[in-house]
Amino acid sequence: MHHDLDRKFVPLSDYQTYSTEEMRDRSGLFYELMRKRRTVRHFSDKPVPMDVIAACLRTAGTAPNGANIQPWHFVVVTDPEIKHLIREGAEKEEREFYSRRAPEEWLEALEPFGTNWEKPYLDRAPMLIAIFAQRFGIEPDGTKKKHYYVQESVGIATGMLITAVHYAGLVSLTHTPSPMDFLNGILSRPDNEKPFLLLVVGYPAEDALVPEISKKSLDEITTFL
Ligand code: IYR
Repeated sequence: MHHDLDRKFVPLSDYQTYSTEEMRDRSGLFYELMRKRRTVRHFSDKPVPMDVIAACLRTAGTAPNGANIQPWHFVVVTDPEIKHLIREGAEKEEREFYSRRAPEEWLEALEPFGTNWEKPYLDRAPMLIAIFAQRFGIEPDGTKKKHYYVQESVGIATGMLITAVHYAGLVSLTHTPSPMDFLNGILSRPDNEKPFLLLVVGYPAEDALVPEISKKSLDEITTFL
């Protein structure tokens, strides 16, 4: 029998209240922190502390997600040989993308970012985090288990990872070679997992440049009713 009494609930004991004044400070400070995040393509080769990354990944693992199935898997790559295999796989697809697959309109949209098929940061950056979405689960007896809102869930976890990495003082690049199925082979991930994004993580190069772009204003992105 399943009724409410069978389910286990605990008090929301970790909830913290703040005064309105404190909330104003906190939300404002957090915005000031987050508006300074930039996607970086020029990396230093300085290694990143693994315990810092572990904490950021734990943060990602707290993300809200469909039915708490947590349909994600993160593969952390620092081995130069594996990074190089990933670079070769990505550049093979990107060469095709920039020279054939991408319509003119898409290439024009990318113009401000100065991107091309070459991905030297996949060798140079100290860490690549390959994020996989588990499209469905596999029960111990081999049957498929339905997963819910997988894209939303993994997207939220990835956003939290990017936020944690920034808060820790590192930079990242959301890289999406397309298609990126080659990552399953290189990283030995099963077929029920689909590569979601390749997050390049490290310190910026000393002479790092970023495109001069701006974000939409609050008015442009919001309607208050
Ligand atoms: N995946 C390609 C192209 C690319 C696409 C978009 I949309 C971007 O915002 C940036 C790049 C690449 O990584 O170069």
